[in-house]
Amino acid sequence: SDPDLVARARAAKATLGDKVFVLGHHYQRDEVIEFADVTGDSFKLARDAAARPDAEYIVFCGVHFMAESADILTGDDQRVILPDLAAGCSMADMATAEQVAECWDVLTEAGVAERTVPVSYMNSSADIKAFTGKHGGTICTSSNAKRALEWAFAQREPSSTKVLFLPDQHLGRNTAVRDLGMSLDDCVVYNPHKPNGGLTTEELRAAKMILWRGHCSVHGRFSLQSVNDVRARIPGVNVLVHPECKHEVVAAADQVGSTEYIIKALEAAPAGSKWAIGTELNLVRRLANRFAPEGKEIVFLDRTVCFCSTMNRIDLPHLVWTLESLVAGKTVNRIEVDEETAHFAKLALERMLALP
Ligand code: CIZ
Ligand code: SF4
Repeated sequence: SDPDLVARARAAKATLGDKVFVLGHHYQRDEVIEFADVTGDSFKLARDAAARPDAEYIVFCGVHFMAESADILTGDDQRVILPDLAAGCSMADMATAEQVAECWDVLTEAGVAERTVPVSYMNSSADIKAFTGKHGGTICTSSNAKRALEWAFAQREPSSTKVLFLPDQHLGRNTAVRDLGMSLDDCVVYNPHKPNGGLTTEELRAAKMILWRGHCSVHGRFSLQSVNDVRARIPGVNVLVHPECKHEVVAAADQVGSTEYIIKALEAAPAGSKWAIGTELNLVRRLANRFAPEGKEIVFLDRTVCFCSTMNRIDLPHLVWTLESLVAGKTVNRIEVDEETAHFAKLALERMLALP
């Protein structure tokens, strides 16, 4: 990266000192990760920010919903900043507050709402988290989705409880089938673009899992063909994928796990082992470089899949602009969740923190 920008980022960060805390999501570019005080997945980063109440500015190098969660979990006097306001998440955008309210009306009319517990993936807007909190549900991450579903099914009469899973249909389906032993037929998909979600009342009444029709535009692109091709190309390869991948991909993989799980699995892998990883490319490249000296061969599961384009919007020029603005006393790009939304979203996040 541009040496002048690197020097400016260093100087601005040094001037700000402990007043600024820079969080770097695992999917960020190397040039940004270089300036991160901590790295992690969205949940770990929100908790890390909350553990630094002395930091006046939390610069969140990640996407919008992550900065919202950090704002909800940090103190009122801490300012959370997203270096590029256009860094959204296509999955989170697939479930709006209006659509989800309409879905709840459909469930109410079908007579199933009172038996339904919402479980929302961390990758959702603060509005969706607040909806979840208001209706007695919890948030989950890809590390605790199993425990979140088990908790949800224990909240009502066990034989008739349903879960409305938002917004990632793949994580919901994969967790229900792989971890809770449900069948694919226990799951239906609610399509917000169709009347009644495209479902009949009978289908809604029979389903155990009502999956929102959302997906990740990166992880959703890995295919069964990706897995078959890499096995043919690299004999003995271990295929390890994120649970945001499609069910058929997860079913064909050797191991499935969250970002933190993937990192730990590669740390523990023996020298000489070969791995094909199905998650975001910035992270896979960094892990491949990190473990190459230890004799671990790590490749990207499908060479036609690209970076997360919104994650990549945060680059060194945006980080430098952000830090230099703070040095000049200008708080730019602050992400602030309104009080009522934050209250109910926090309720849902706290239920997750209390999961057994
Ligand atoms: O796919 C993502 O964006 C993930 C796994 C985010 C996160 O850190 O929870
Ligand atoms: Fe959203 Fe997928 Fe990008 Fe994560 S990788 S921020 S879920 S689009």
